Amino acid sequence: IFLENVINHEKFIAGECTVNFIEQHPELFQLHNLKDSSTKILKYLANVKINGHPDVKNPDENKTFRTPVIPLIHNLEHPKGSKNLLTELGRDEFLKRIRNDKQIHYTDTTFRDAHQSLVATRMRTKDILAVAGGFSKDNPQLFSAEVWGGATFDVALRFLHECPWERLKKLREAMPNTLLQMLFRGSNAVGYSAYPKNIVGKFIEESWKQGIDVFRIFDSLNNLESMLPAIEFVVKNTEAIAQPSIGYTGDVLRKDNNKYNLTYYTDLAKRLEDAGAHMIAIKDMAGLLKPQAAEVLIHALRETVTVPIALHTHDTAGTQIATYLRAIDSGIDSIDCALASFSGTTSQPSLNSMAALMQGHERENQLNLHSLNEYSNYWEAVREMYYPFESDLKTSTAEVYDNEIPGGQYSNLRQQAEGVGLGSKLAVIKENYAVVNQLFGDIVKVTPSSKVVGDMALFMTANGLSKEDVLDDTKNHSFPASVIGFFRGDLGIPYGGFPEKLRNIVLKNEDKSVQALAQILPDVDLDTATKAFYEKYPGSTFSDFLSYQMFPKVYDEYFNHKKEYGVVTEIPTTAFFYPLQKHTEILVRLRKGKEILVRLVYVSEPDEDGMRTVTFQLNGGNRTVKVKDNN
Ligand code: 3PY
Ligand code: ZN
Repeated sequence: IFLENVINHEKFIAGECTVNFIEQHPELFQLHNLKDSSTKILKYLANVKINGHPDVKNPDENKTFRTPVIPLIHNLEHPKGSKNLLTELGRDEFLKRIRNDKQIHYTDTTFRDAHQSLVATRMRTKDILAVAGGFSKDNPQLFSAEVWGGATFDVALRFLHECPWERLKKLREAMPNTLLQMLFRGSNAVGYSAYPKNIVGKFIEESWKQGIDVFRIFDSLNNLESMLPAIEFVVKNTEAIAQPSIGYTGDVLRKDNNKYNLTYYTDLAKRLEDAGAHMIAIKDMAGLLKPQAAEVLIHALRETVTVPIALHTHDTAGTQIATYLRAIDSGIDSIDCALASFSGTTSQPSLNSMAALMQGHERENQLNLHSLNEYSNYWEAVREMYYPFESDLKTSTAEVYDNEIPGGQYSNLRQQAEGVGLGSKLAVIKENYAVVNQLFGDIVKVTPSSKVVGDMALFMTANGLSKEDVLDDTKNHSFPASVIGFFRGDLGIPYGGFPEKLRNIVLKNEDKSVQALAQILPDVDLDTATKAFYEKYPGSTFSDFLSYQMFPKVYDEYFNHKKEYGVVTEIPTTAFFYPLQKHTEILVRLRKGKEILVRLVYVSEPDEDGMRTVTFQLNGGNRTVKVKDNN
């Protein structure tokens, strides 16, 4: 087994074993073999069969799923794409080309924002990898594919029991010709609060080494200071593209008393360019940018900065294809779209529709519409498997102009509301969301500031509070922890400052001398911290250490889940989320060249200790697993 562990070790396969290889990898002595791995998988399947998947309440037992059809690949090799061009031209020339190109560029968000915004970020690596290579072979015209960051990191570890770094590494291998892009939350990296500066730097360095080419960096309050360390790090220590973004909120054309007017955006853009930004993105996270506003904003930004400008939006109101067209006519360099079956409503506008609409336009960038449609069909069938995570939004809604809820938060808000028993009050929650925004002084709302607003809206709804109740300082409310943290300055100071009356009410008698948390967090002593980490989690890597830094408790659970159930990423999605039906056969790859064919045969009644015996057929032979019935 030891030898088997050596020859199957990823570093050994990659030819990266040094003289100390065995000493450095104590996990080689862990004598779990293929039999152990398959037992763990059976244990996982048996547990889902008996107790259900914890994330899927009351699955529809009669539901059947179509088998997704993987499109035929037409190009045997990867044709030259944006990644090759960046390498060939170097960063400066490449960016000049993007800024001066007549043709419009596209970022495809299917593997990140689209599923984050439609199915609570649950898309699994297995479903992505089934088509990532073919997609990039037959669609090499993209500027980039957004594949990582945002909530995908947390959700992969927490709910999918997957290593996000493995996903990135495999995507890099599958898509060598396309620029891979991630969403990076400034000093919050891929988490929800600030991390020490050296951890942010190490995270960027590792992400770049593992395959990220474009870092879209933002801060939830558009605070430059929180974005600067990340921008600087990308510029100085990597060959990647630093693409900071400006969160768009409200309406830039609103006449009276508009905090977020044109000067606000152009000033920020100029400061970002001065800080070394290679590109600038307008991050319209709620889909509020109307065509008329886009025209004014993009003209002004193109006059203010010389770097390429990307536009990101969500189609919650169903209006954003119109915005894109006006943006293209106003000189935008690149736009974000998602494959049709993962587009629309709270996700990005459809790449397929955009490609069709642009046919014959003077800025057309010829995409392969037929291929895009085939891949969309694949994703349509796959999306069905994620039905428990869909939001209740079936059509577009112009209500978003009132509540300003970011697309990425929409599908989560329903889950969150249901989690606290407020599932039937979603309409009130959405109204309260707008009330909270005004109470907070009209802030930029995107992760994590949007979560604070959401938490407060849930709190008001749960307690039946009005705006007046909140502002009544004779009432002693126990505000949510995130709201108290916000008013303490955990996310930094919002543009225009805090509303002092509410701040005094929330913080009661606390000292209110605000200091942005990110700036006062001391660096982590890496030698000591990694040593302690490797001791606690044998067999882990430096990437795992960074996962742990982001989410210690989630990483701990991920590690223990893996110890108990093995690597679950290769279980087909239907069997991952739903109880296996009797006599249904699934194929699970344990490692390269080793696959098991599993069939559920029989489930016993519980014994006096509540244990059930689940019998499987595995590659033809019978195997049994005992599972506690928790029902
Ligand atoms: C994230 O931070 O995950 C977002 O998608 C913000 O828009
Ligand atoms: Zn988005």
